[in-house]
Parts: sequence; structure tokens; C-alpha cells
Amino acid sequence: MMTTATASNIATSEIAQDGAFVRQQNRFTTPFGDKPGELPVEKDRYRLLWAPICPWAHRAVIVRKLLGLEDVISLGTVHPVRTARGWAFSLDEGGVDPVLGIHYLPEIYARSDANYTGRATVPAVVDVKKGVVVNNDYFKLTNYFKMAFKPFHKPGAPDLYPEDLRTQIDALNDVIFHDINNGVYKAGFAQSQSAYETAWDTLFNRLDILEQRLATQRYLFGNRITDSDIRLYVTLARFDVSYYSVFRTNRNRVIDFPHLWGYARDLYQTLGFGDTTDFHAIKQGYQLGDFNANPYQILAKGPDVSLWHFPHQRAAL
Ligand SMILES: N[C@@H](CCC(=O)N[C@@H](CS)C(=O)NCC(=O)O)C(=O)O
Repeated sequence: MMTTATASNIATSEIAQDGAFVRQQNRFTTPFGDKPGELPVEKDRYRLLWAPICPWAHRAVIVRKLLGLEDVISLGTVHPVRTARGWAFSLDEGGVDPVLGIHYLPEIYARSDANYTGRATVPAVVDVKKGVVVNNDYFKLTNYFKMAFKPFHKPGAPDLYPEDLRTQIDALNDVIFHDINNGVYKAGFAQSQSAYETAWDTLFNRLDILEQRLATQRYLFGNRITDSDIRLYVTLARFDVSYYSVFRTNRNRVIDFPHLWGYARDLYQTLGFGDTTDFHAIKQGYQLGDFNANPYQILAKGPDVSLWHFPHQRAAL
């Protein structure tokens, strides 16, 4: 029997005076690269730790798959319901990650920095040679996979961060992060009515804008999938099954936006997206992870996720 967390686990330092949620800083941010002091780019050197519930970690897993880095960076998966002792490797035999030999994620954070007092989060990249976390920069991790790990990409891997679009991609990613990816958390973790309503308004206002943008083009930057699409997708995939109810982001569901819904299905039906999306784990993680909010541990029966397989008819755009 797993011990469930007793609260949503955010620290008091992550709540501003007006009740708004302000996410903690990343602890491990050394870049990957070939300059002195950077993390050397090597095959079989790193292990990516993820939880299928987590949008930030899911993003890294999608990019790893699209670029064909599965044989280069190994993957460790925690149970979707975070325990009072942190993310647990209870899906693995004996409840132990087979490569790192740890039961709980905080063990490796403590090994990496004995003074670390923040939340032990996924995604986390571990240097298996040293047995320590070397990078948990969830915002930039996928950029490292795209740029620093380029020599290991599979032949014909998509260019998710094309040079001619980088400035525009970075600008849109920033907006997607603040208003949407983190926007749902700002609504869900708000500790005042006004902070919640501000996040709710900003989120739906931004979704309305992107709904228009996607009316006339298949992806956010035309007819090629980019980094921005992956960032938007991970929130859309969690929206109707969890955020809508758990985080009270309930003006409407993704399924109610004609273009965003077709776009989300289009990506879901693309290799690397749907096959790494575990709706059941996402529901478990958000709905059962906060024991106080759901003391009887009841998992919502719906919604019907088979709809994600319906034809999207966006190829003609
Ligand atoms: N590293 C970032 C983002 C990553 C993140 O929030 N991951 C969540 C899952 S989506 C996590 O691992 N939370 C563990 C916890 O709160 O104890 C942060 O510290 O806020």
C-alpha cells in the first residue's frame, strides 16, 4: 500500500502575498555542451527520470522519442501518485530503480546536494557515472536534447527548433509557459480567489488566441511541428482529464474548442505523442496525489479518452 501525499506539497515560499503560486527555481541548471564546465554529451551517460503525469517531464520524453534518443538517454519511470516520501519507483521490481538503486526520487537529490530543501521534481537528468542529478531545468531540457545531443539524433529526425524560427519559438514558448503550462498550476495552486481568477482569465484568453491561430494552420508555426507544439500539447492532453476539474479551469474543455481539439488529436495521433501519453496515469496523479482533497481516493470514471483517436482532418490545412 502506497502512502499518499498529504498536501499538494508546495512550499510556503512558493505562495506570494496575494495568494498567487510562484514556482520554485530549478536547482541543477548546468548546460549540456562541449565547453569547459558543461555536461559532456555522451551516449549511455544519462538517465532521464519522469512521471507520466507530469507535463514538464512528458515534454522531455516526447522530444527524446521524436529525435530517436531512446538508446542514448535511458528512462526511469516513477509511480504516477506521488507519496509522502516523494516520487516512488514502485513500478520497478522491488520498488527500486534498476540503474540507480533508489526507492524514492528525493534520495538522489539528497545525494546530489545534501543541503537541498526544495521539492524533488521530475524531470531530472542523472549522470549515471557519478550517480547524481546534473540537470532538472525543465524549461531548457528539450533545447539541450535538440541542440547539444544533435550528433546522436536518428537519421531524418525532425528539426524541432529551426534556426529561422528560434526567436519566434522562444517568444511563443514564454507565453505558453506563463499563461498555459504554468497557468493551469497558477489556477490550481492559488490561495486566494483573485489569484485564481486572474490565472483562469489569462489562461482562457490565451487559449482563445491560439484557437484562432490554429484555425488556418496545422501547427503553431505552419506545416511543421516545432518545440512550441510539444509545449502546448502536454497541457492540452491533461486538460479535460484533470485540470478542468482538479484545478478548476472550467470555462470549457479542450474538446469544446473546434481547432484546438483537432490540433490536439492530430498531435496525439503522431508517433511520439499519443504513445507517450498515459491518460490513466494522468488522472491518477492529479486526482489521487492530494490526499486531503480526495480522502476517499475516488478516481473519476470519465471522460471518454477514446475520442482522441477520432480523425482530425487537419492534414489539408
Ligand atoms: N522543476 C520545476 C518543475 C517540475 C515539477 O514541478 N515537477 C513536478 C511534477 S509535474 C514534481 O516533480 N513535483 C514533485 C513535488 O512537488 O514534490 C519545479 O521545481 O517547479
